[in-house]
Amino acid sequence: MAYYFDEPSRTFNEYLLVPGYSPSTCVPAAVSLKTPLVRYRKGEEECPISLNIPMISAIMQAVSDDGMAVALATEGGMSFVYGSQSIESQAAMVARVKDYKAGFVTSDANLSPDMTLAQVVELKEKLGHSTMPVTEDGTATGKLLGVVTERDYRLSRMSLDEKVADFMTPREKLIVAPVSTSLKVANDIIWDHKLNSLPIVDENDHLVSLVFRKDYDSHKSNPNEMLDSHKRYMVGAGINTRDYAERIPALVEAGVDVLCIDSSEGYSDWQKFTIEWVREHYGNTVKIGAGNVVDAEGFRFLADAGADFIKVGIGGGSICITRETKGIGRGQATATIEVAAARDAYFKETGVYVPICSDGGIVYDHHISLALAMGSDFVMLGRYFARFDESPSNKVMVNGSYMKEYWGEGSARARNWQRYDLGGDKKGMTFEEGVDSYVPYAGALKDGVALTLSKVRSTMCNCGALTIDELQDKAKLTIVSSTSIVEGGAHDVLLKDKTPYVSNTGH
Ligand code: RVP
Repeated sequence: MAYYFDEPSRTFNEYLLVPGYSPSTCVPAAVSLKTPLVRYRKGEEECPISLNIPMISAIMQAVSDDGMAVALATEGGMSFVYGSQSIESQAAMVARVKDYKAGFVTSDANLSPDMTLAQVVELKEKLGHSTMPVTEDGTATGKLLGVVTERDYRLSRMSLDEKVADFMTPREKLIVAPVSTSLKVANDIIWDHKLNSLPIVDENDHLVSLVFRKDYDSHKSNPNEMLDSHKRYMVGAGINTRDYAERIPALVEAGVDVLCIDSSEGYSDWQKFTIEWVREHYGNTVKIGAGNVVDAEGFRFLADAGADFIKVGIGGGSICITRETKGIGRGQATATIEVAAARDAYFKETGVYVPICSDGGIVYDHHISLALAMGSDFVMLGRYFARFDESPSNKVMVNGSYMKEYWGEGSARARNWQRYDLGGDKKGMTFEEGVDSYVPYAGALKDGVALTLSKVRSTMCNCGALTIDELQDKAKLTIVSSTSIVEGGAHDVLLKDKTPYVSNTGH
């Protein structure tokens, strides 16, 4: 006979935190958001890898490439570079993160001398960069011919047909530095010559990278950076349960720090086989997360299989239509609560703590606090990160507002690489499980994450918690009625500002 769960399947919106006692020592500046990423014997040893903030970016084409990985690692979180691409290009992305010298930027807005002012303006709108190097062939590694900044053109006075070669600051007027230059020396040159950027060139005068004044500044002020023992940024990568025997060695070779099996449904032999393969070939030196699951049984299965962390959530993603198309899934709050209880029971029984990650359905910033309070050790976010400059997707103007494109891994757009694996032949799987969409553009990741986490810290203090562990211990959660939700917003007043309320998360 079919099994019926007693509790309805609930979402984050159906819960609130009831504040607890806050001692005077409980202030946001004293809160630590450090949280374990992989399994460990809690109480007996240090977790081998901890995140400095409880946020990881989703394994998605529209979210996690090397640019996102660097930006998020700078803030203390981690990206999982999407696996729905060739092994070579995914490994190259991982390698770029590991090779990234903080402060030295590979330019992604490059011009050739025969491009027009119109194209410069278009590129600037699209990527948001105001400094663009000009190279012979228009690539990031071509022979350097000049640089275009906003100071080189005036839209009101110039024709849009004008060629880059005619208004760029030419090579002979540029101050450049050789590849051997350290960040400290590059910064000295920038200050001495009052520059905004410094091109780094090789012995043939080919462009290698750019150093920006602002990057150096920010580098100094990122105490949370996720760095490995060689002071390189840490990065994760998504894998599937089909080509792991080829993909994993390439990712390991590229220097990946953590892997994660990317699947909408993780309670399967395919995931177990994949983890077993990793243990057989790498022992415990390669860390691997698994998922997604939505109940205690699924958690137990993957924990027993040896997963280093377990992701929770089916069908809650903003672009996900799995529940509609397949009728599977569970409310994200209920799933998180049940899996967290299973995680705690597993710890009690075995002494091994397997971190869990609530994945999908985080809409408001306070949903992060709720997910953590419900027992999640960290959260995975797709839509949230897709909105920032650093996501790989296009920034476009829609109805007068800037938007970023955001599409599901199960959408027609992404599914050439078919994430929704059943471990076998894909032929015949023609339905989509995700949509292609726009999300409101939200500027720089650094600013967005800072605002979000300031809210999380503040909420934690309201609950009398200085750590995530303490929050999970002390949190008092209440289910809200639909009428109390109305009470929670502005109500029974006439708003002076008619613009709908827009939170940091774009809602
Ligand atoms: P969200 O943060 O709500 O945008 O959700 C992101 C999550 O949605 C991903 O981490 C993944 O688990 C899930 N996803 C990704 N693609 C799809 C799909 O096409 N259905 N779902």
